[in-house]
Amino acid sequence: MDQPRFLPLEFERLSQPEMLGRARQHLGLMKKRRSVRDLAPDPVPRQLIELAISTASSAPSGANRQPWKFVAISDPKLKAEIRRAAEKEEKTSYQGRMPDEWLEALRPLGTDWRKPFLETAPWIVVVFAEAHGINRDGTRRKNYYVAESVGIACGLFITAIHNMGLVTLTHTPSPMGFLSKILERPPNERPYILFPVGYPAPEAKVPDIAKKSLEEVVVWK
Ligand code: IYR
Repeated sequence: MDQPRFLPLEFERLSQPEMLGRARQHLGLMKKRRSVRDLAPDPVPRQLIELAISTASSAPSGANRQPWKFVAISDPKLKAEIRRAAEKEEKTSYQGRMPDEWLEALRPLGTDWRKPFLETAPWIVVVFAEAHGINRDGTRRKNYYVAESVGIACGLFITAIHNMGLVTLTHTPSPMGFLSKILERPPNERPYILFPVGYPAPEAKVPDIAKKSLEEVVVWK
C-alpha cells in the first residue's frame, strides 16, 4: 500500500476588514442570482462553459472520486431532441403524474410542461452522477456520497455561471432517463440535473418569491 503524500497548504490569512468586505461583496453578488427560464439565443463562447465546468469540478467529493460528468451541448439538433423528449415527460407529469399538492407548491413559480429554453439557450449542460466507477479490468469501483458530491459541484457551477454574468436554471425534467439515451451515456452514469445556460432574454421575468431570513435558517448554540 502506498503511503499518503502531503503538500504544504497554500493559504494567506486576510485582515478582518478585508474578510468582512469580501464576505459582504460575495453575498451581495449571490443575492442577485435568480433561476431564469426566459433565455436569449445570443451565443456564449465555449471557453466560459469550460471555466464553469472546471470550477464545478474543483468541488470536494467523497474519497475524492469526483463522481461527475458534464455533457455540454450546443448542437441545435440535439437541443431540439432534448426539448421534445423533456416536454413529452413534463406534459405527462403536469397532466396527471404530479399530485395536486406538488402542482400547488409549484404555482408561485408559474411553470408548466413547456420548456422552450431547452432550444433557446446557447448551451445545455447536463450533469451525470457516476453511481460507480469502472476499473481497468471492468469490475466496479465504489463511489462514496455520490449525490452529495455532485450536488456540491452543481452549486459551484451555478455560482461560477452567475459570477461570469450569465444565467442558468436548475432543471430536472422528470423522469430524466431519456437524457442517458439521447446523450449516449453508459449505465453507470445517472442523469442528475440539467442546466440551460445563456444570457437572459431582454424581457425576462422571474417569479416574485423570497428567500428565508437568516433567523429562519440558523440555530446558534
Ligand atoms: N420538473 C418540472 C416540475 C418542477 C418541479 C420542481 I420541485 C420545481 O422546483 C420546478 C419545476 C419542471 O421543470 O417544470
